[in-house]
Amino acid sequence: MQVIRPRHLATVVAETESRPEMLRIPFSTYCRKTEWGVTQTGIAYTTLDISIAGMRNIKRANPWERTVPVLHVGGRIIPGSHRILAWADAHRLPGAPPLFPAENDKEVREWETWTDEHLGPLLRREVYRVLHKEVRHYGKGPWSTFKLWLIKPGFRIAARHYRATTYDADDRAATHAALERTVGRLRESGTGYLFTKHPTAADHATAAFWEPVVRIAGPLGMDGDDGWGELVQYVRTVKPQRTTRVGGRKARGKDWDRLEAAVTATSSLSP
Ligand SMILES: N[C@@H](CCC(=O)N[C@@H](CS)C(=O)NCC(=O)O)C(=O)O
Repeated sequence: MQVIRPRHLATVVAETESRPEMLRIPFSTYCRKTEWGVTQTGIAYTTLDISIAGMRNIKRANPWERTVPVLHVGGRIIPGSHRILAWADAHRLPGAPPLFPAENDKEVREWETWTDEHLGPLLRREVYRVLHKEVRHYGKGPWSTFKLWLIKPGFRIAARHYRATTYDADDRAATHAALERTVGRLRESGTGYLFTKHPTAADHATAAFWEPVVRIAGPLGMDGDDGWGELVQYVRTVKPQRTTRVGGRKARGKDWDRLEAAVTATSSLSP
């Protein structure tokens, strides 16, 4: 069997029934988790991008959870990062390492649930809290300082929306504990990944949620913590060099009508 390493998957792209379209906020950590996971499966996708200001429309494409990511494929809607990864795993390219390997299925799912419910919201609050005060920490990579400065009011809105301005003290302790838990699991596994010899859905979630925190380790006082260096290295290893995204643009009025029609055509949600 041909073994395809995750880092090279972007060059080998599977054809699916119709090209999946992902509704996303490009810098949303849940969307990045999903894109990294879909990339591992080799499935090519396009994106419809929305800004923080466009968030009010999300309910038209995802009335169930009112969040992104949302996948539009085969005329129906798959809402939520976990469901999208489960769908992608079921359609993965032959040879692509599974996101939910049969032998670790239970552990991977439990860990992913912990990240989706606890780690993601926690770290998002930490990031928005720093970001709405000090944009300069993010002046690297996909977000230029100037662009960030322009959308700074959006970060204030997001910080309030996610209650990032209130739970400071509790969050700090929880973030240190989450680092301990993540690094503890990595040490126990000893493979460089959480559960097996390749990244799973648990790794994509964990690494994508930690990624923006790497930039603010200083202000959070985490860079001296035991295991911090290991975590930074882990995030670098899991993050794909490029994704299987083959196109994308901003979402327009007609897109929302299309997505709404697909919602109506979606009879049931996968578990
Ligand atoms: N359980 C959802 C959570 C996704 C989520 O929280 N997405 C955020 C962006 S990072 C969102 O859409 N927020 C819109 C809102 O809260 O109004 C998943 O796993 O996809």
